[in-house]
Amino acid sequence: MMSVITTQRQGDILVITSNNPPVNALGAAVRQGLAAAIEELNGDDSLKAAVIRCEGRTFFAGADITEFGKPMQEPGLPTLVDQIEASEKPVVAAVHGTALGGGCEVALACHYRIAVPSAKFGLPEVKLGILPGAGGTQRLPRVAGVKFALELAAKGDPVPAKVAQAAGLVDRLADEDSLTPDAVAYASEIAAARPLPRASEKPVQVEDGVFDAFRKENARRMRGFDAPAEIIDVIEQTVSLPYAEGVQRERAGFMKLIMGTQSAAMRHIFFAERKAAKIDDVPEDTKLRDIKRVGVIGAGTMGGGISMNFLSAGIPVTIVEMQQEALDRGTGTIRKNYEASAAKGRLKPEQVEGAMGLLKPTLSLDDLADCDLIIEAVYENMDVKKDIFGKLDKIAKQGAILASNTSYLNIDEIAASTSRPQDVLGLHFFSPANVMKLLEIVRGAKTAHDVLATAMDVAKRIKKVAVVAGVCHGFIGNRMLMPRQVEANKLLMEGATPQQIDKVHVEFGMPMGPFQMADLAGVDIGWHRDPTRIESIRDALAAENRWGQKTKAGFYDYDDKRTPSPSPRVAEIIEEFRKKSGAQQHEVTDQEIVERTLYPMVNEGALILEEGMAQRASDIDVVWIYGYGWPVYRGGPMFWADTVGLKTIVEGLEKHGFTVAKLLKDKAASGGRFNG
Ligand code: TC6
Repeated sequence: MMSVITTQRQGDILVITSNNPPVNALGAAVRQGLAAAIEELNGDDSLKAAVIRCEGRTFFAGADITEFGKPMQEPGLPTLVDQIEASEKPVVAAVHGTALGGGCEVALACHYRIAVPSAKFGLPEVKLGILPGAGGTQRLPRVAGVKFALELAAKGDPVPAKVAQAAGLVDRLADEDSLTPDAVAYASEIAAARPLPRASEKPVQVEDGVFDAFRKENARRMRGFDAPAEIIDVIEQTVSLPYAEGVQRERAGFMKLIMGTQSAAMRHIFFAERKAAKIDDVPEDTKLRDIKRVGVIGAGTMGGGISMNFLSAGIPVTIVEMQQEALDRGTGTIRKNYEASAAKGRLKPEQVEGAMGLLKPTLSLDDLADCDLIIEAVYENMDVKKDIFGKLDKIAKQGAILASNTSYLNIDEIAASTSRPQDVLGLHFFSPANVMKLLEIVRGAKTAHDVLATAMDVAKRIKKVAVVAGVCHGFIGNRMLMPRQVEANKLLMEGATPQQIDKVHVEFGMPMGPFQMADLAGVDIGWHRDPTRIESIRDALAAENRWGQKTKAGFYDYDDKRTPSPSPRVAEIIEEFRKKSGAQQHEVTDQEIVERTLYPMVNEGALILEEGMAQRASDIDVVWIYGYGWPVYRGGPMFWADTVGLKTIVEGLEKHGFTVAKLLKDKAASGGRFNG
């Protein structure tokens, strides 16, 4: 077998090459090979310096995450990076692709760093719930300053080589296609330089108040997460310490985090997201259909948002509406959204025009004849959808994929209104569709394999995280939302307030609770619009024009800045309904809210699995993380249930009178888990 690390001499320079596809993760064999190569460099008088480079698409993308939780094989990454830095002869890191996590730490341990302009540097460990545990929290502040180190390590977003160069993390930029020769030339140039610049020996410059300012600035995005707080603490507590003491503090923090539930949850989601892209019975080499132009029916909020995904990815879109006014409004909103992004500096003006130039607005369905994928995004009415699909059947070219963006309706019934059900599927986007990462791909009974595989590929092209769901009411996400809403309403009747229920969800880590969500989405959504028919609290609110944030009143009252406050009027309405319902009043505890709103979601998830409506428990977790803002540090509802203990979940459900799904009961009884 070929070694993952090879060495080759170019004159008196040793070129050390890693070839460990797909991302050159720093697994045991790579670490052992690198350690041996550094020994070779120092043991051979004819060698003057070395270059560390990688084959394939990227420089080391980090430690091998699959090794976490297993006994560590020597040398560990911290030992290896110290060995590289301690080399008596200079070592140059030659970086392309992404130098992430341990990969960035290897680069930091090298004495010099050269990179191509397209390379990126980052410490994304925080996104896995851990901290840079191979000297990253110690070397980066010394090389690039405390502020830059905090940005990279506590937020986890990579930066381009030019930004890294400005901060001092990159010494020199290479030509895009001559990295290795440029790196070898650089190594020759600095071969005799002494003393060697060792990051661990540099002093750290600390500006006054930098830590508190950083904590304050980022308090919101870091709420609930253990790792960012620990990373800031580690850097703050060690900036004035010698390197050797600093790494000890770093190690303690790393060990604490890696043993914790948050890190396990976040690593679970890293792999769950990638697993979700695999469709069990569809071979990976399935030939894809060519998607060059997309049609979108409906230029409302959903249709417009869906179109933006394709336009942003450079895929032309034909958008259809029935009335000119609605079409103009829809295209106007798309333009406004792009211009808002440009105003924030996220897009260049020419990118706005580029995207808009790909949009073809029309009033005629016939103009969809040249589209390879057509997505219907009109309102939720089966007859309307069937009518549209019947027409599409006559208009669309052979082999075109016909998709519905329905959130609840039966895809098989929609498909049956065409003569080509094999080409039909659901593509359920989440609102705002240009922002939310999740895409549920709803697989009909007759959907062809290549249609599914193509949909998965399209999802990747438009940067969505896709999950396959079966045909059932609400698919995966909305189906699990329903029992939560039913119980939240019952709890109101029994004595809880909207504020208390929402608070429990927000403290759990959700962006908002069920009533805040209703106010945001619109209390009037799905309302029968008959003000005399008051059958639920929602009817009562809607009849009083309490439609949520948009009318500044819903379950809460809102001021001009949309700040919510409890509503005395809503309290009165709830009280009236309580009396009518005859529900027994009692003091509702926060724990009861968890047991009655979150445990039933797990139960519904188990039913979804039992019925084969999701391929795997981890797919359900992905849906909730990317579609509904379930806190990633809790790993999604099914992973969370594992951490609570399935026996506890079952007992809780039974205590409150729920019928427990067989799968959940069986797993609890056998001590099993949903994940792993
Ligand atoms: C760390 O370094 C800690 C150090 C301290 C130690 C003391 N390990 O994402 P893709 C797999 S923590 C193992 O689809 P892309 C991935 O599962 C680490 N496997 O590709 C997938 O496998 P599959 C810090 C990994 O081109 C395949 O590679 N580093 C790892 O869209 C392709 O991945 C990170 O957090 C890994 N580290 O994106 C970086 N990385 O084909 C994590 C990937 O069997 N990685 N795989 O499904 C990434 O962000 C991205 O993979 C990428 C490439 C940007 C490198």
